[in-house]
Amino acid sequence: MVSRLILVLGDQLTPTLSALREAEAGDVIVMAEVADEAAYVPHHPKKIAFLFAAMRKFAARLEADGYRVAYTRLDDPDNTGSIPGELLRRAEEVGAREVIATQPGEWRLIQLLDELPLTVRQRPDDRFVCSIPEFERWAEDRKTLRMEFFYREMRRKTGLLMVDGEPAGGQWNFDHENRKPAPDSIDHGGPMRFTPDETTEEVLALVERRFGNSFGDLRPFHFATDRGQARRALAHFVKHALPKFGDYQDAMLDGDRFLYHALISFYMNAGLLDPLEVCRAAEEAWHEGHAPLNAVEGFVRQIIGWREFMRGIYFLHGPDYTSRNVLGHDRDLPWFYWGGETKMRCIAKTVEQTKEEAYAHHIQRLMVTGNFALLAGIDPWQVHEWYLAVYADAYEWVEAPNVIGMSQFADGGVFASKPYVSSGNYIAKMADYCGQCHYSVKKKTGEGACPFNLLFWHFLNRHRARFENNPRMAQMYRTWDRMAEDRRDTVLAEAEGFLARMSAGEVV
Ligand code: FAD
Ligand code: DLZ
Ligand code: SF4
Repeated sequence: MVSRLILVLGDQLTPTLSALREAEAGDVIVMAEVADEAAYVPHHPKKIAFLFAAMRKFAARLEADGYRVAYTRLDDPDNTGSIPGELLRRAEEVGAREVIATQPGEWRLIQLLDELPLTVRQRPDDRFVCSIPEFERWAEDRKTLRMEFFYREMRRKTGLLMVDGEPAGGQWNFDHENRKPAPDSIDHGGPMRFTPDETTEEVLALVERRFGNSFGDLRPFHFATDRGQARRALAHFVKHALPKFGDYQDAMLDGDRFLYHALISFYMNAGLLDPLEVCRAAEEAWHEGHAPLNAVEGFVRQIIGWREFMRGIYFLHGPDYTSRNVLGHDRDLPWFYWGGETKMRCIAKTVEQTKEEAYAHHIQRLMVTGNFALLAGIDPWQVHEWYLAVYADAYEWVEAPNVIGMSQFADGGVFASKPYVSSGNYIAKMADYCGQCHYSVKKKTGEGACPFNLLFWHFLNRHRARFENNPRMAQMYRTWDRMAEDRRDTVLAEAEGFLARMSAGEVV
């Protein structure tokens, strides 16, 4: 019998993967650590180590289950350095002509597989609640794509938090009870940490050798690297943090990097946890009276709402989505995103945490680093590459719509009704960074004025033609117009001065 190859990518570590479900006796599972995937953006060393360790452990488990696995390690002398290269090499080795794959989460790889001189069958990735055709049907003929309406469909479809066909508690969304400013301290010990096992230590040594100079600290390393550990991390979150997830979802604390967040996106995105099992665990905590509805609904919405919606948007808009730049932003990403010095404490703390943890929570990504890049007019492609590289949960299907769409408005508002921009006020309200900052968030102009305050008006002014008729932004333009003309001139001149100093490499 002629063998076929079954491809399992680094973010497809799920025993019930569509490609694996088709495996028959004699088929060869191909898994490969390759330079092309590890280096096409300078991934954070923790992200590479997490994936390689999880891949090795997953391959060992497949072998134990009786599969024939051809696993390539990064330092194997015969490693061709790319997924297509490894498939061709293995095809020749075993005399295979056919490859079964689960569709990758990135157009780049989908196209590379399509171009292979082998018969490649790409099966749908059905580890999501909503399939791509289903999302396309939902989006068809809608003038605007709003997550909230999509989310309600997903609630109905899954039955999550539904009682007799109606949303639990009589409302779809409890956000009015959420989003409190930062608490003084956190009443639990933070996320679960795992001591690296032998496989993980071996990978850490490899990653240290090969990627030790990249942005990001490899050690200490405490990610879960298999499904059992990931399930423990989930249980830990449900027990300790979920009850207050809603309340402090948008808060930021100088002294606490994780607050009440779950830290499970890496595990879901790599396939170690299933999104529905995660939501059911949260729902059960509500049934048991352990977590309130506002927390559980908010959490479930992030997963069957935002996560699924973002994937739908990515595949709906095709391979060119990542190069969109409707605002014409072209400034280079400042060096302080890669760890260079900055006097803006909110940015310095978020980047420091990103470097050490390969993690920042949603509001840090959106309202600190994302907001600043948008206000400062940074080239969205560079912003996209940065986010794809530095976060351990970043894969293009989820990262690109969050960055190009939600955060940088570079797609012109495919699903966001207005750009997420704010002055320093928002950060001052939701975080405690400002107290220790070189700048003063209360100062709108002059020496020591918070740069977010200056750039906010600069952004609105330079994009007036596009946004002034947006009803959600009209009030901001009215405020701007009410300012005395000489004050407006001062704000714009100081913002220009700041941008010029930043682009010249001065510490700002
Ligand atoms: P929690 O805050 O505890 O939320 C629970 C889960 O909800 C997450 O694990 C995640 O799976 C899901 N979720 C929440 N918000 C979103 C969202 N906007 N899109 C998709 N899923 C969401 N998430 C990624 O998984 N990968 C990315 O590359 C990524 N890039 C982002 C870039 C920007 C600019 C922004 C604003 C957000 C990005 N997000 C991304 C979404 C979000 O920031 C992360 O999912 C979240 O911070 C992960 O941490 P957590 O598991 O502690 O999440
Ligand atoms: C992110 C990543 C990295 C760093 N390395 C590998 C790898 O060596 N082998 C592999 O199969 N997958 C890797 N990945 C994940 C892929 O980049 C991912 O499958 C695509 O980006 C599609 O989501
Ligand atoms: Fe950030 Fe401005 Fe606050 Fe400083 S004052 S931490 S720059 S928002």
